Amino acid sequence: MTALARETPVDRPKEHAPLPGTGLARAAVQVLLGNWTGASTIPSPTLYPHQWSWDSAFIAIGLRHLSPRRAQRELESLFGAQWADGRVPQIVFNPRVPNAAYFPSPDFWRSGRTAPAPRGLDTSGIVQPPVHALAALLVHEADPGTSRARGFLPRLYPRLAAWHAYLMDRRDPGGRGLVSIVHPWEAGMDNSPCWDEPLSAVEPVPPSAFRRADLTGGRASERPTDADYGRYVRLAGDYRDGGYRDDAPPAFAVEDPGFNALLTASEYALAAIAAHVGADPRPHRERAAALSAALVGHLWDAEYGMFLCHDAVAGRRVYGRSVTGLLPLVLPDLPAEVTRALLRTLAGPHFGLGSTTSLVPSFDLLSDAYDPARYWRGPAWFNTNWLLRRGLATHGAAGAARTLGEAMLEAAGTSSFAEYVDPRTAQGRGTRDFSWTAAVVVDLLATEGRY
Ligand code: 2M8
Repeated sequence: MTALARETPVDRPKEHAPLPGTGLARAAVQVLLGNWTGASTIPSPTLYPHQWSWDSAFIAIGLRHLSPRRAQRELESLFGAQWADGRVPQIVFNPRVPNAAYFPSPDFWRSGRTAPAPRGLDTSGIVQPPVHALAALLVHEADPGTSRARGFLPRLYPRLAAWHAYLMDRRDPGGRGLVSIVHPWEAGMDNSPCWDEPLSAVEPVPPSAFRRADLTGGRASERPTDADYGRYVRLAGDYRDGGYRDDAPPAFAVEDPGFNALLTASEYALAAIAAHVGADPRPHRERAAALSAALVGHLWDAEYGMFLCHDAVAGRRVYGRSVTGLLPLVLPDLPAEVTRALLRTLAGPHFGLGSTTSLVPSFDLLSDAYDPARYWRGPAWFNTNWLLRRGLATHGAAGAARTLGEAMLEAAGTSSFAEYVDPRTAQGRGTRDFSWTAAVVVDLLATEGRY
């Protein structure tokens, strides 16, 4: 643990002694403290006032350096909302927040009327990328003593296993050994140009039929268009009306390389967790290796030098260069030529890392669809850059990993922990005091012993 972790009583209310460390670390910690609700951390008070699934995983990765106990609680509160079928919902709603603060609100999702949803809690019915087992392992490793004393891993292990089983059993309609997302929100990269084609057949709900809360806290030029929102609402409403069952053919189903890579990385982490709790790690390792092979077998495109999405409804490849197609770099077991090609693509003209950009953009710099300001259509995000930095370090590109880490710290600090930034200028976009941006800063500083 860092000095900060020992000296900062983050499990107590906010009035604490001045925090030690650099100004950036202090400011990042203040963001995380300010966004803590008592059981979990909201991504942003202005735009996202509830608990989000993959946000909580990245937040826990930062919190583990401040308070391993709080980091454990972050994940435990999320898994407290797990459905009986194993799914971990994208949003767990805070009952103290009025419905008007976020759309779609609990009265849209109506999880309480759905059999496998937990009683007494409101959640959405879709999911987000499964980065949780990786986060749980990192949280455990930050303080194994506290983790063991609280029975953290033994309590979480069956829940994580059920979560992965839901995805592999219920979300692989084509039987290709890869999970499909059934809504753009499930990718976490909601407005990616990769969804434009698969979404084009979805009839948007007219804007007059719902009220977007995101335009109160965010700028229209940095958010999805009304037509895209109308399609999101149509898909979510239809899924809800079908009882959130996964047996009917969905109107939108995409095999997303980033989602599947994070599941693979998490399945490897689950093997390590299984070993810690005295369970058999081998089935997890085997599943992880099978997922990894399916990713390479079905989604690798040698000509593009990266992984591409697959539209499972139309049965065809989506030819768009999204950062999601680089995320498999986090995996340790890719064929050497795939790793080499990914590293080349990262530094090449479409992502420009180290030449035209200092942070990896969310979408192809050279595409007509590229927009440096609009939500997942170009800006750089701190969670994806954290994953890619980890991938660079895993594959021996230590110098590039260090440079990327420095650029992230700089961009987070100068943008007041922006939700996303322009990848060329690092100008802040979206909301500020964004939790995973702050969490990533804490993690980068702490792992380098720079408090
Ligand atoms: C964004 O997505 C939400 C819906 O989930 C939204 O736009 O309202 C995405 O950036 C997503 O990845 C993120 O988890 C969420 C909360 O930060 O915001």
